[in-house]
Amino acid sequence: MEELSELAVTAGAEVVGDGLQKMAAPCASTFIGKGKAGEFAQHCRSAEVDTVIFDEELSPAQSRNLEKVFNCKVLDRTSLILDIFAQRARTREGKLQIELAQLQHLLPRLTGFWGHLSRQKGGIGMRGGEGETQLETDRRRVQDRIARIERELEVVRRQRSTQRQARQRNHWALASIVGYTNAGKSTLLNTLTGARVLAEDKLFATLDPTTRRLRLPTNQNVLLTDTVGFIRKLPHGLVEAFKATLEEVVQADLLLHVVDASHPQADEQIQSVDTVLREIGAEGKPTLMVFNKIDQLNGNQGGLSRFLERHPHGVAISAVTGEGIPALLAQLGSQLRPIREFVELAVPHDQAGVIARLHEVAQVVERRYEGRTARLKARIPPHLHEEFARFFVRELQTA
Ligand SMILES: Nc1nc2c(ncn2[C@@H]2O[C@H](COP(=O)(O)OP(=O)(O)OP(=O)(O)O)[C@@H](O)[C@H]2O)c(=O)[nH]1
Ligand SMILES: [Mg+2]
Repeated sequence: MEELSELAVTAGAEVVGDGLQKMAAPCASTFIGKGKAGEFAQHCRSAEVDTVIFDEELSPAQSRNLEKVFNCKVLDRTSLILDIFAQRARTREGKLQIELAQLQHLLPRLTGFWGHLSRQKGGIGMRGGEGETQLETDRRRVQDRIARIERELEVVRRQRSTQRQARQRNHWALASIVGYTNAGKSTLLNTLTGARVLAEDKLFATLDPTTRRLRLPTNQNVLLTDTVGFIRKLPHGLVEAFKATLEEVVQADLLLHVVDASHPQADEQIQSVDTVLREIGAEGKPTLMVFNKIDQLNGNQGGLSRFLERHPHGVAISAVTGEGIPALLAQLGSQLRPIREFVELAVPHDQAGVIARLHEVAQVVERRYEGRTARLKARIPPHLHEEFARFFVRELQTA
């Protein structure tokens, strides 16, 4: 409930109260029981409430019936999250994705809405007929718009995939920062790379992915992407709409799963993130668990040790104070290393282009000159083996 009110505040609402009802199964017509609904309706009247938000997804009929009982607007969790996303989308792709998810959420509700209107008009044949026609026009309009958005998205996505291919030509390792919303993902990207992504104490501060290059102390280059945060019960349509954005996550060599270790529900948040990762087809990826915000544990170290016991390769950090960042970098270096071949090369001095390219795409750990030849020890991505093979002197043991 606390999270739901944070979401409501993020969307611009002022929360005046909340309530709970325990039931074996939701009521088909009003979701909560009739008696409870009446009780809430009274609260709504006395506090002049204009919107009631449910933490679950409501059927079109349930929202409609509840609007009549409460005599105000009724939203469910899905519509609330969609509304926040709509307010926060900045890029063309982001906006299109949200509109698509919203229209798809609206389409079945459109039917209900008009059905309800024609019933209200007492089943007068003519009017009902008008309602039907209006309904069909509206549905067709929404469907046309959906088709147009899908075509436009296709174009935007092709451009993005071209960009990704260009980056992959460099064969730098790709790492994606994932995690529950507000865990500190953007703050971590900023701390590590000096990026200036907006980080704030709000849910879903980030919607669009940002990628920056990170040079590890070992001289390896990593492309680090920060992207949209996850939340429990993330609407499925939204996950679908965001699949293209989340492609970065699916393509990554390594995931950095950032957890707000100071949050009382950190365990559940980890599970929700894993659920969404499964849904987008990114389960089982090499993952580095990053337990963040250790500066605000306030003596509650027990939870943290439990996390670290369960994830022996995990690291504890504060993205704000920088504590633990060196350990994180070291862990990144060692987790990304196995994908590279460690070799010694001899490159003639006049092949400056080759040497420059090596520095760009490989991790050069040593360089010295012997006469007119540069001797280099470097870790090279397997795909680039061919390109440099003629300069190989010998293979080295990977430390
Ligand atoms: N005390 C403390 N606060 C932190 C730390 N890391 C992030 N924060 C704060 O947590 C809030 C959320 O940080 P963000 O980096 O925006 O979180 P995010 O995971 O990118 O969130 P979304 O983009 O909304 O999903 C901000 O107010 C940060 O200042 C940390 O290590 N310690
Ligand atoms: Mg963010």
